[in-house]
Amino acid sequence: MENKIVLITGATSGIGLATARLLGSKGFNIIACGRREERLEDLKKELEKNTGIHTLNFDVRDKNAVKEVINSLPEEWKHIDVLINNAGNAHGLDTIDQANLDDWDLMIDINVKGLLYVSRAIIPGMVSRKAGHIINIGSLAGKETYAKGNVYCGTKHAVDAISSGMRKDLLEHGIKVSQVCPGLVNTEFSEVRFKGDEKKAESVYKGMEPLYAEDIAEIIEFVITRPKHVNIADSLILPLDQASSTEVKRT
Ligand code: NDP
Ligand code: 8X3
Repeated sequence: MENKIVLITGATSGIGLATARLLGSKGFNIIACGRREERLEDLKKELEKNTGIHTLNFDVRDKNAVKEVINSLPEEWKHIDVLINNAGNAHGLDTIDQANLDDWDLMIDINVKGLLYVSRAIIPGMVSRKAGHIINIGSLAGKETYAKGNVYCGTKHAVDAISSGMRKDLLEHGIKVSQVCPGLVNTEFSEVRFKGDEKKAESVYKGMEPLYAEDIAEIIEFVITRPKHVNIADSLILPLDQASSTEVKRT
């Protein structure tokens, strides 16, 4: 895998961070993206001992910034082989009549429009090289819905549809599009959803064993290391203790 370049959005925490670490340890060159610059710098220091790492500090909601940072990549980092569209979060857990409009904007702008902006900036290079692999991080919430999950579930259903549409558009160019859909993973996800309320965040995983970010990183590594003719188009990964969004076995 030496010399392959993987760009990961949301590499400052959770699934993105675990994936950067795992792929870095396997010899992939990593472009790590996120808004928290200090974390990007720490990751750079950690990974540069063993692999190539370049960091990009931008907000996926800012379409001009996205275009600018991707277009300004140094020559040796321009040929992105694998794009992992991972940046995203839930904001709030409220019924449709009471939810905060700013939360809706955040989820739609980050999870859907941000994914599209980054993809649109990177895919033309893949098309011109007739090679590339895009991994979109969807969710169990993109396969079903749960009460109060309205717009978050909507954004992940959008990722599901966009992934399938991308695959059709990119078929003729030899570019793989895969979706990885986790169930409950213990990351900063719930802290963000509940705006720093640790008690509420912890209660999501109470009495059950969730997935860990490293579990999903391993799946992503598997997806991107299949032979050239094999594309794992979609995958749903659940903890043993979860059967659906609403059926979770707790002690
Ligand atoms: P984390 O909160 O731990 O990580 C989210 C990452 O997204 C951070 O690195 C954050 O970086 C980045 N991010 C958020 N907003 C922006 C933004 N506006 N611009 C750029 N980067 C941004 O959560 P997870 O690791 O759990 O989430 C990763 C993905 O996995 C998301 O798409 C989520 O929907 C999905 N997922 C998570 C599940 C879970 O249970 N945890 C289950 C199923 C799917 P920074 O703040 O530095 O910008
Ligand atoms: C994250 C999983 O069930 O909290 O996508 O929505 S869930």
